[in-house]
Amino acid sequence: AEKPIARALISVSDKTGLIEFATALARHKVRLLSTGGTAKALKEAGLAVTEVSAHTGFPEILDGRVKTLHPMIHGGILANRDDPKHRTAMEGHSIDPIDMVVVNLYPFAETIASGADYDTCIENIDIGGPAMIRAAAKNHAYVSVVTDPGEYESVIRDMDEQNGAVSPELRAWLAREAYARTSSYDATISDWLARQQGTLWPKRLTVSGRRQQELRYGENPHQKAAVYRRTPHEPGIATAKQLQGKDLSYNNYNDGDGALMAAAEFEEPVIVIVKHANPCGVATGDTLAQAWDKALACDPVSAFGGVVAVNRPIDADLAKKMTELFLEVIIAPAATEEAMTILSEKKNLRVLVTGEMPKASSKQNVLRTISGGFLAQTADHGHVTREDCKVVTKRQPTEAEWRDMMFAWNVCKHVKSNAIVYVRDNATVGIGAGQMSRVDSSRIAASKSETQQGTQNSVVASDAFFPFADGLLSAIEAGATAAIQPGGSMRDEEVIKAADDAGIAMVFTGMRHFRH
Ligand code: 93A
Repeated sequence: AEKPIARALISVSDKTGLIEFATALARHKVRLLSTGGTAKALKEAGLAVTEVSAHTGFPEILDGRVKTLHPMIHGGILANRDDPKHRTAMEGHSIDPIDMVVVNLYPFAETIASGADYDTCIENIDIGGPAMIRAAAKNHAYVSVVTDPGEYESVIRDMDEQNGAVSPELRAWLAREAYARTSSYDATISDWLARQQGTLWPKRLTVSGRRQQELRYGENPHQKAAVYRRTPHEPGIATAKQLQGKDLSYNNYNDGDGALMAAAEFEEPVIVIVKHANPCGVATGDTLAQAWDKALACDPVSAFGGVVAVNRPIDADLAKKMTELFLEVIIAPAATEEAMTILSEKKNLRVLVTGEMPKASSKQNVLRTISGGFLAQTADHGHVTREDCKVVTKRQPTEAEWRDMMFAWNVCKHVKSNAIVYVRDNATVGIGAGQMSRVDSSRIAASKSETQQGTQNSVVASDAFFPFADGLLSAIEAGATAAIQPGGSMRDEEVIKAADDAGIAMVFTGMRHFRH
């Protein structure tokens, strides 16, 4: 049988569940060793504990920077209990074995998130903790390493079942979690230092996150998937709270992110309906309920089974309207109680609240795996104002055209290339996405609309320049009276002439919004 745990070293910053756990260890006759703050908490709870400094005969020095970095501690953790040479060394130096290490680290991520100054952040880099965690994990043949209060329960259950011992399987599992923990801890520090130094692309990039959930499957049922969050503090789809509905799928998360980040682009109350990662209806209004009708009218066929994001708390008026359509997911910063009562009629409908809207400008670097590596780029934070745009036609845009062009441009950024977006009265009336040719996107956007309310007297946005006049001509044919596009084609003159001949207004943004 496995040997029962005789001595545990507990040194934790997060003292959640500490007393219950230590009490259970004491019940199993485990002797407790602890650092200053942890020992104090244990003593206050009436538990018998030896201070690490008493155990080593060496005080905590340098404001606690050196507390557990001592051969009495690391020898006790690292010794191979079955190696006679190790045993002799242990006896010769009076080193007692330590069978369990319970450590969680100085809260570095929380400290940087709190906006603390540089020196405070540096002081919150834990050295002794990771050293013990890594030592214990290496020696998991003999030692259990517990790095998260979430693990306390299963460790105690295991000890209860095995007369105070921890099973080899659990020890191996704990070791794996431990190395993931220290590596992600260091990744956070290196990432922070790189940011402090204005380094965008350090030589080594480590992505770290915490699993939120395993998903039923990936994009397709034969793929496996999970969702991770970077930190609990970052508002977004990965950290959103689910108030009701079925479990979220991989596609729900992906579409939900597209919808949420598009909604984050707008100041006014906005509705964004997304299908297959592309918006199929976007509208602003004085209220969300008012915006809903306009957003839905753009493409009600595609909106069926869609994912919706809004940038204001869901109220009862909007909730009523949304229950009239089959939707997969709704994402909002919050929802009123009344709205939730209405939405609860739709049992499967997932409702997610993010607390606050993520800032469009706060989106983190974009990573994408490619064969043999990955690509990294800064997120598309590009934003143009009216003042940045250059009118290139004889005709100036009207006030209404300006407003709708800026709206269309904001939507365009969130549509897969080649993106063509028609807008009228602060609402999309036709969206063409993901085509290999811009003319096709132009035609598809207009044709989708034909059966609905038409693209007559709309404005059109194109995510990249029209390489030839044909794309613009097809938009003019569809009824666009003004166009917004980056400009910069070799044939700009030909395109401008086509606009002038048709009497439409056109502006160049000087910025492109490819999205692939
Ligand atoms: O400053 S340290 O890097 N030096 C150490 O030797 C050391 N040993 C444990 N930090 C160290 N710790 C950390 O102290 C643990 O990882 C834990 O987070 C914290 C617990 O301190 P206290 O028991 O005094 O609250």
